[in-house]
Amino acid sequence: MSFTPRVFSGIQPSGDLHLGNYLGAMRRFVPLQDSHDCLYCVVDMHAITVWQTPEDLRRTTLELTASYLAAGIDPKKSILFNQSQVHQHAELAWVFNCVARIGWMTRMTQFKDKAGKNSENVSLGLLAYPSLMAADILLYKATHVPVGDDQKQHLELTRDIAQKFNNDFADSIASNGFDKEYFPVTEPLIAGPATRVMSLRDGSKKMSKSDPSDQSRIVLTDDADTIAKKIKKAKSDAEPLPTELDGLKGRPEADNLVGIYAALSGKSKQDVLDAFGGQGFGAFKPALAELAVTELAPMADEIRRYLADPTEIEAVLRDGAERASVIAAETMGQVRDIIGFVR
Ligand code: AQP
Repeated sequence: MSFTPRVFSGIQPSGDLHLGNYLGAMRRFVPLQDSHDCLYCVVDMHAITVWQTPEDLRRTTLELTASYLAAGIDPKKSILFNQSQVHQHAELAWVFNCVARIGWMTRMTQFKDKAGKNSENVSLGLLAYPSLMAADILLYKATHVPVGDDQKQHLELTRDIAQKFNNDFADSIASNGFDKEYFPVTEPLIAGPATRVMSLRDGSKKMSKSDPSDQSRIVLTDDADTIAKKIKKAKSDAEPLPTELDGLKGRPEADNLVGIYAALSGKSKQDVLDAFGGQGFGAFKPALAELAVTELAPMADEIRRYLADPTEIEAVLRDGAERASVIAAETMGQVRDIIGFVR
């Protein structure tokens, strides 16, 4: 069966949005609006898999929505909404909890990283996180999901869940008159020079909202001065930049800063090395800071402008949720029939 090309992606309101979320995900969402049906989601139900105070969750939900808008997500072109307003996400996630196997979940590296040695005491939601993510995507029969590299494993699991559902219920899918590939096998879109932006303090760690060090990440609401200072203090090494990509091997901090420059300027890493190879960080960091400020500071102003009137943001989310609910209700109705729930 051929599915209408449709894009879904989500970001958690679990802290301050950073350059990794922007370059690895959000910025790549914008051009897709011109070629695909797109749904972009504030995945607040994912955020509560780890503790959030209600005040923080409300604030970060509005901030994340403002960031989507400031980055160029147009709510007339795309459906922009928060997950908890469309109850079918939870319903389909429950069905997928019963399709997926526990071993699939315990194998996830993100679960292992986040649970650490404390896996008996983290929330059950943290373990079932990928099942909810599969529901987010498959509720809309999304065919493409733009994400950063860290989500690759979860997307493979979404494909496994779709295939197992299609197999387990093959007879019922056919007798209800649907094509045998009821759920699509979704394609991840992971591309570009910044699919994994690393911490500014440690080139071996992913830039992350939950890193205790503020200096490890550039936050989308940072002002020009803060951005420049964070780049100046970013960990680097004493060598000049190489002229060829091979020379970045074994230099994670240099590789990361070159990757950030490439992504922000829309060039390849080799283009960046053509321009800066042979120069030290004393020359490269100020150029990177200037570029980052030029690209990011106007967006920070725009985020602040949106946040000055939260009623506009709330209206966008409500409208998006209504439009998403139409698609979600249709899929969930079909899934109920396929499973054999009486209605
Ligand atoms: N460092 C990164 N580089 C590139 N892409 C990244 N993404 C996250 N970090 C990087 C991508 O951003 C999107 C939204 O991520 P998320 O909010 O769902 O959660 P996450 O991946 O767990 O992000 P964080 O910032 O690391 O949050 P915490 O610290 O709460 O776990 C996804 O497409 C992700 O790939």
